[in-house]
Amino acid sequence: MTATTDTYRLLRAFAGELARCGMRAACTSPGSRSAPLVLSLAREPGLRCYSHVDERCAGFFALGLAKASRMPVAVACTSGTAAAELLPAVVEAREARVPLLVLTADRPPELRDNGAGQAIDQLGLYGTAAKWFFEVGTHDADEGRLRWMRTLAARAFWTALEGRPGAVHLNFPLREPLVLDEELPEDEDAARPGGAPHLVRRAAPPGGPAAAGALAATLEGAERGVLVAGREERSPDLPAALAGFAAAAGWPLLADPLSGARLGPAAVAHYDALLRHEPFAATREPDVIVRVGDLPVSKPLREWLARRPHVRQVALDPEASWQDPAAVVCESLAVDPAAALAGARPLRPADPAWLATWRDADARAGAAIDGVLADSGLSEPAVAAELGALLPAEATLFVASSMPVRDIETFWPQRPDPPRVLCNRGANGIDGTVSAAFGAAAHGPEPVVLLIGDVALAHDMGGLLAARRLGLALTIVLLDNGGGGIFDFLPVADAPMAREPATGGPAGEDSFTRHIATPTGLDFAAACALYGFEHERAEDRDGFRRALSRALAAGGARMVEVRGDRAENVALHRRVWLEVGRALSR
Ligand SMILES: Cc1ncc(C[n+]2csc(CCOP(=O)(O)OP(=O)(O)O)c2C)c(N)n1
Ligand SMILES: [Mg+2]
Repeated sequence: MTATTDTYRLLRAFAGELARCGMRAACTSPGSRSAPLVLSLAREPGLRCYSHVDERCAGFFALGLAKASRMPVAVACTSGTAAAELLPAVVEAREARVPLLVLTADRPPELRDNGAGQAIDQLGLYGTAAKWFFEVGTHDADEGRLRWMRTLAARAFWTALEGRPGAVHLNFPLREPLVLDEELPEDEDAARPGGAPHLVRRAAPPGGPAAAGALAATLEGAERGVLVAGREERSPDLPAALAGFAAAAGWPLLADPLSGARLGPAAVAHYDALLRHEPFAATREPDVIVRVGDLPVSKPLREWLARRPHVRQVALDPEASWQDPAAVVCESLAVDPAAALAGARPLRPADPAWLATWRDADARAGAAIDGVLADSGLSEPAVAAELGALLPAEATLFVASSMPVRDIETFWPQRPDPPRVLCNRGANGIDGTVSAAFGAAAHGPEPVVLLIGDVALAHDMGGLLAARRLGLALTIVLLDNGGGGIFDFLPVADAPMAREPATGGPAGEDSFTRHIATPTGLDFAAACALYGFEHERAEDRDGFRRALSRALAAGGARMVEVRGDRAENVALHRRVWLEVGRALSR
């Protein structure tokens, strides 16, 4: 048997073991050095393999699929800059705690650092962004080594998934010849009988009565609590547990839609606008705050929490995410939040007036917001509100960073059956968003809608290729406001030096527009034609509703484009905040 046969036997064992562990999907990208790796994944019947031209897209696609499925996804690539293209997804996986398995093909040691082609230093390439790095080496496929390969696959799978999930990087040196002339022998490859995994890993569950007991102990004596819930993608039972706890305790539930928990009678949907109103923020004084998931995106809520170091703030943090930049948390419980909240209640429910003041303010804010939006036609906030009302419960909304994720938080209603909302919020990048949304769409038959700005779409335009090459359905709602509208909210928009004339662009353009807002000038309808998307423009709210329901009914790859203006968008948001303040002062 040749060394290449041994390589393929080892890789067959590796891919097979990933499937036995429970992995269902892998992403590939083209190359020669990676052929043994990619073909071994492709031949494994337990894995569905998604092919991508661009490794950066592959990485984000795998990330989106891992988020949607809550399972590790493998992504394999060839050597050189191909491997470097996976860094952004690895960084996001670290920050957002998403399980990924990165499998890079490499030159063998004798072809490294000596002028051999397409060879870079791939050892520890992702630095501290990878949870574990391992150089696999080259081996004979004897029985012991086949067994070791299966254990390695299981270890990589479980390391990515357990504790604080993240990306594991395995580097595979591969020698020529890279393909076999003959069929692989159907030999013993040390697999356990009956499709059983070679190794089963079990951890003590962080839930159960102990979790509830730990929370109950911290709640003793609490009278006016607040429950704050941010992005949490891995616990399907959590939204109901949060809503149930808040309703029973009489605590307001401030839930970012990324938590899935903006539901139930205690949910306060408009906390972002409410807490911008200083008299409101200053006069709601809880004696305990329980925090679950990431910190919500809302800056007013983050500041409200930060200004309360004197209040007992308790984090339920089973993945050790340490979400506390203001250093105000006094207790961090490594317990499963769903189990803890389902089993614990404060000794006495809060005085009903406590929740009632929040609910009353929320209702007034909601009416004020509706009033402003009704008068302002189709706007970015109106799109967020419409999506909140129109998307069916089984849909998934993938939101891009920048204003989309903020508008969803501000304008998304409370509803009993909120659709799932996903976002690359670990590192807040605008990169890879189209690919990640396609990855989420690969998980299941339910519709996925991507809400994205023009710059983020231009950044991952190549991700649109998944519509044709993978035949996946996705509805993209594009908010084209002529650049990064978020920057118009920031001091840089008015800074004199940013308003100086810029070089390198059209005459008269200032530095803010050229270098910070970066309007693309693209005709996105033409991009749709190129990548095989149906394109439609919505001009008003009714038109948007119709376009969205057409897109959801038709399936396939579709884009609904909404044009806007950055300055008008800022003015509209300010009008909303003003009117909410007025409604609260009445
Ligand atoms: C990879 C990456 N590069 C740059 C940024 C900085 N950034 C944040 S928001 C933004 C503009 C996004 O514009 P768009 O997608 O049109 O959304 P809008 O601000 O208009 O809502 C940029 C460049 C980032 N977050 N990630
Ligand atoms: Mg924009």
